[in-house]
Amino acid sequence: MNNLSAHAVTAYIGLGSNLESPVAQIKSARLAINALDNVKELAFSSLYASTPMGPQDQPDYVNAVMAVETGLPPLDLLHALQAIELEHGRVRGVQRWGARTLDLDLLLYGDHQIESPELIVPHKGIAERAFVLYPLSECVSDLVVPGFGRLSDLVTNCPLAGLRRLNEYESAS
Ligand code: ROI
Repeated sequence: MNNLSAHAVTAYIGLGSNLESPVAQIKSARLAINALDNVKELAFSSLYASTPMGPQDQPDYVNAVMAVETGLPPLDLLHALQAIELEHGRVRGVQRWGARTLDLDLLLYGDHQIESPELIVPHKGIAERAFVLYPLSECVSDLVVPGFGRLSDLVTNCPLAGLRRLNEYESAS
């Protein structure tokens, strides 16, 4: 939507789902994020299938990354993303790292480094997560991840391990 404030920053959001039509969940989340006030989509990656990180007795995930321009402060953006997760049937705290209908992670917020009880940015696991790094690198060509270094180096050092880009038929839902 419009109404971006003068202090707009670029933020990156990781999207993941492995329950109840994951491709549809991701697409619906994209629409919901675009409908937020003060948030405008800049880029959206391909959809990827990825084997689960964490407990293996759950379905494969569909993952993607979205770049947005936003005038929302980081916690406001986080809360808006959490509200969208709830609208998509997300149930928190069932099992750590268990299956979920929708996971929206605030990966990066400009070049900010944030460590608050509610929010850690950049996301702590970013360097080990192929399902974040590869789609992220589709959204931005030249990025330094604060505290981690150049995205291109992170990608080079992160094995693809279980990550596969969905083809156009798989990406349609
Ligand atoms: N594993 C994959 N492949 N993709 C995810 O989005 C994902 N999200 C999670 C955990 C449970 C850590 N595993 C994941 O939160």
